[in-house]
Amino acid sequence: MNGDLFGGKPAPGLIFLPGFALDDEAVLLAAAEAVAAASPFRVMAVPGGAQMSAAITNCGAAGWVSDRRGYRYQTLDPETGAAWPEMPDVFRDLAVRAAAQAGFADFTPDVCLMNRYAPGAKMGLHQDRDEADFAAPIVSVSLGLPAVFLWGGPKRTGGTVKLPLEHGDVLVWGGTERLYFHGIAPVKPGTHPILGAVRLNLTFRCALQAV
Ligand code: MD3
Ligand code: FE
Repeated sequence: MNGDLFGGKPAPGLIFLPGFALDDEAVLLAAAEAVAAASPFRVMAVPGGAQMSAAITNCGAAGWVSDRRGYRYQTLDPETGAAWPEMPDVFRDLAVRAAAQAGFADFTPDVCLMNRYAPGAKMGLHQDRDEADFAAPIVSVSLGLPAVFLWGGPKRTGGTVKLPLEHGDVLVWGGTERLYFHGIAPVKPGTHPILGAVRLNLTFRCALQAV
């Protein structure tokens, strides 16, 4: 299965769990709404001064933030001045089960970064390297509108392979692929039966503690 995803290109550090989150969609979406009620989605600036196109929020012991000074994890939400909402149990349980299924038995995420895409929103090619512990995997849960994941390599150049992601799909990234470039193509217009014109992505990280 994993070998087929990328036309036979081996990706040993990537495990695709299609539909893994479907059984929990209702509780996941209710929990996401509760998080966003406490720490609302907001569009952040990036160091060049431009705005990200996805809106983000976080839950857990810290949150990923971006501003003109750079990217970092911080324990307080800069918008509310308060701690980020606690990570809902249904979030953590799902991430831990997905990681275990992918062979990471002791994954204990301390942060969930939530990305909200409207049609047209995208995420340019980047690496995730603000976390303390690159040995831990990242678990990603896709909900709502479908999107095309762009999978690069260890360098920014060299092209990308496209992977369609649908509501309920879960991906676990570990090993060498953990630091590969990746992004999201502009989300196509559409309406999801539950979420409407929204794609929601949850990414679970070990951001603070080195395991
Ligand atoms: C591959 N989010 O938040 S999730 C991000 O769908 C991010 O919103 C995208 O990239 C989204 O940083 C993609 C899949 C993902 C997340 C982290 C990764 C893929 C990854 C880290 C390393 C390699
Ligand atoms: Fe990323």
